[in-house]
Parts: sequence; structure tokens; C-alpha cells
Amino acid sequence: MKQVLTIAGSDSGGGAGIQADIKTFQELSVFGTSVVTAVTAQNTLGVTDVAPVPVQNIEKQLQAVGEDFQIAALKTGMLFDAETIQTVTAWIRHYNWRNLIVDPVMIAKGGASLLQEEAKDALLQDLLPLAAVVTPNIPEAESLSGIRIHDARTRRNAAEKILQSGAKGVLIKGGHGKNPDFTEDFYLDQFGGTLVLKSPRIQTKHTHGTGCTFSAALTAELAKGRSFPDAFLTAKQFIQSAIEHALNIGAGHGPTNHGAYRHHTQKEAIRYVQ
Ligand code: PXL
Repeated sequence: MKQVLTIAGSDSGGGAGIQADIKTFQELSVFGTSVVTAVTAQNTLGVTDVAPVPVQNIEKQLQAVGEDFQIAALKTGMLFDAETIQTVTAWIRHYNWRNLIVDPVMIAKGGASLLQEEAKDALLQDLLPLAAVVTPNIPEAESLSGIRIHDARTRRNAAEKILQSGAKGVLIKGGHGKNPDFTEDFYLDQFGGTLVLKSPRIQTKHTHGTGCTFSAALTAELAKGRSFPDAFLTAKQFIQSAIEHALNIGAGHGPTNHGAYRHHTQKEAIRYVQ
């Protein structure tokens, strides 16, 4: 079985972070390992505490995984501060891990900061040069690029700016877009190749952990050797099903249904457009 790694924060509420990643890995038949960078106290109503894990312990976790597993693909989620980003980068280089998906987690739904402001530079300068794909949502893409996104042209400009970091590809997710009927996920690679995935928008407040889940699904599919367009499509179908068949858990922004993709054989109406 292919082995994958998530380097991310813990969500006690089970919908995002490490917990979402491991559930997604399991659903897509890869073996998930994890390095925990921070521990959040949260539920569907919000984050009440964030405790960073000491960087010496993060290093030990990375070494424990690196010394024993064959990591076919990995993702990063919440990294919290610059020192953590630099440490994680150094060990990814050390083990020569490929197929790195960087989900540039910055702010939780309720507004809690999951990445210190000054750590953005470390993300751009240290980690992104190693990334196969970086997967910002629209606000994160605006923050990383310094460009406001309001149409297809500014979205492409922002993607081009982010690729100047050295990442091989950037995938700007459309969930925060304005169109009430559909969303568009836009991918640009370092050679100027583009992919646009269009899907019906689902009206729901239960979207906690969608970014984590999507990037974990992409990681799992790339680990299995799928081509990028196939992996992207499967990851999108996985998250679309998970949102569509949400579980109504908790009183606030609930988690998605990580088991939905497996249980609901009818795959959602998602297609490439150009
Ligand atoms: O969805 C972003 C995210 C990532 N990682 C952790 C989180 C959240 C959002 O709350 O808690 C640990």
C-alpha cells in the first residue's frame, strides 16, 4: 500500500486538519502517517485555543516517519510559524520527498489565525520552491500574490505571481467565488498549461475542513501514480460528494462527510472546461 504523510495541525472537532487528512487517506486506500505541528481546541462553533508543538518534537516526528516509511506523496496544512516552516522544509529536502502538496492554511472559518503573518514569507521563500502543487483558496491566493481576484484575468495573474515562488503548479480553488450556481477551480502549471474544473455550487454552511480534505485526496491520488488531471478530478469528486452528503454534526459550521465518495456511487457533475 502506498504510504503518504500529512504535516498539519490537529482539529479536536475531527473535521479539518490531521483528522480530515487521515480519514481521507483511508477512504482512498493509502496508508496515512502524520506529523502534528500544532494542537487546536475547537468544535464546529470555533477555535478556542492553539498550542504549537515544540519544534524539536516536530523534528523527531519527521525523522521517525522518514527513517521507516516510503513516502510516495505528502501534504502540508497548518504550519503556524516561520520556524516550523523552515524545519519542515529542511527535512523534506533531507528525505528528498516528492509529490509535495502545500495547502497554504492561513485563517480558520471563524477568523482564528493558523499562520502567523510573518510566516508568509517563509512559506513563499522556503517551502513553495519544493511544491508540486500549492492549493490556495481565493483569499489565500490574494494574500500570497498581493493581487485582488475578481475575474478570470486577475485569477490568472495571481496564479502566475504565486508560481514565481518556484512551485511547479498552483490550484486556486473556487469555493469563495461569487457565482451562486457553480464554482471553478483553476490550475496553472509552470509551463503555462491550464485546467479549469467546473462544478455545481452546493448551498450549505457545512464546509469545515474542505480545503484539508481536498488536498489530502489529491495527495492520495498522486501517491497512487495517477496523472495530475485524473488526481485533480477525483479529489474534486471526493470533496463534492463530501459536501453534498454532509452529516449535520454540531451546531455551527459542520464537517463534511469523508465517507460519501465511497458510499455514493453516482459521481457528481464535474467537468473540465476551457
Ligand atoms: O481548514 C483549515 C484548517 C487546517 N488545519 C486545522 C484547522 C483548520 C480550520 O479550522 O483547525 C488544524
